[in-house]
Amino acid sequence: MDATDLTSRILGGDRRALALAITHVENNTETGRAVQAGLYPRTGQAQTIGVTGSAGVGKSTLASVLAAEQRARGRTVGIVAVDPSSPFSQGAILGDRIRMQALTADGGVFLRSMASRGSLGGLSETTTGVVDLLDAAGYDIVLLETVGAGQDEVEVATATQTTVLVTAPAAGDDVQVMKAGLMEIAQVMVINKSDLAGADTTAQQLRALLSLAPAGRAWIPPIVKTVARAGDGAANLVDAIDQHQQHMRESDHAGDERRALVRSQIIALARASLYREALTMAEREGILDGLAEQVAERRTDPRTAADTLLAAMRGEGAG
Ligand SMILES: Nc1nc2c(ncn2[C@@H]2O[C@H](COP(=O)(O)OP(=O)(O)OP(=O)(O)O)[C@@H](O)[C@H]2O)c(=O)[nH]1
Ligand SMILES: [Mg+2]
Repeated sequence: MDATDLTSRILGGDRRALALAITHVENNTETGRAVQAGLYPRTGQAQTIGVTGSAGVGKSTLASVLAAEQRARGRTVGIVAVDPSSPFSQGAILGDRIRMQALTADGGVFLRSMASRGSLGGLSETTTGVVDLLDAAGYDIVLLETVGAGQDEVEVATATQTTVLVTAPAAGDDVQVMKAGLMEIAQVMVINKSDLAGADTTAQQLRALLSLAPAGRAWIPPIVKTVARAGDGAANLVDAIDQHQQHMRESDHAGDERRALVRSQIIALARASLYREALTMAEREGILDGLAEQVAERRTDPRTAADTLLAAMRGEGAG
């Protein structure tokens, strides 16, 4: 199937074509790029929601509960789950599958798992593309589950409009770790596993952190307590997300915010392409090995070696 075929089939609701196109986007093929470009004008209808947080806080359980609540409200849901790369999480992945099976039996849910490893140049490149495909395919809600991991996470957050940051009680140092990027990426805070001791302490810590936000911020992230395993709090969470979406639509700065978001997307995509080009070239020509050797022997310094690599890339671009 070529790009034109795929594009029209996706718009016609063909799930197999959608799955195929996602694989193209994952593999960064020409066809994938053409489908993305062709479908982009059709995006912008979905509510796009990121669910992120440390390993094991209950993101997948929460995502399925969230999806079920959205279905109960008559909305169709596309879910992208980025498998954690940690080998300790195999059990959780299996658990995800079982939980998700019930949901996907319903034609109003499309589920896709993606590997986070081996995406040369950055996860955000792929996730942004896949979120856009699901949006264009007509899903009312697009849910993206990713494990929080520093810079990558900040970039992945630009793939969706509303980022839900999930934490759990007794993950006290978690709250500290989140501090840095917290304000920028999260629009809704969730304390999952609120059935466990310490949920109130975690809520206090989060509230204290949020109060550090600059005065006059238009949107203060609400804190929602959930017990995903029991389905508790799902309605409150969907309400909070809907409120954020409404805020974005009605904000005086809606246009500015949208431009800021796509600006971050463009930079993330350019960075990923540049990274891939540099690596591909460096490895093909054996340049990287040569430079590494020189730096290891202290015949040159890393900064100069990086400049040499970039100069070689530019030479290739020009020639
Ligand atoms: N006590 C309690 N346990 C929960 C709750 N929600 C999820 N869990 C459990 O927490 C564990 C991890 O849940 P997952 O949904 O797989 O967590 P995750 O964040 O997706 O994990 P990774 O994808 O591996 O990062 C499972 O054993 C769940 O049953 C909750 O509300 N309360
Ligand atoms: Mg998970």
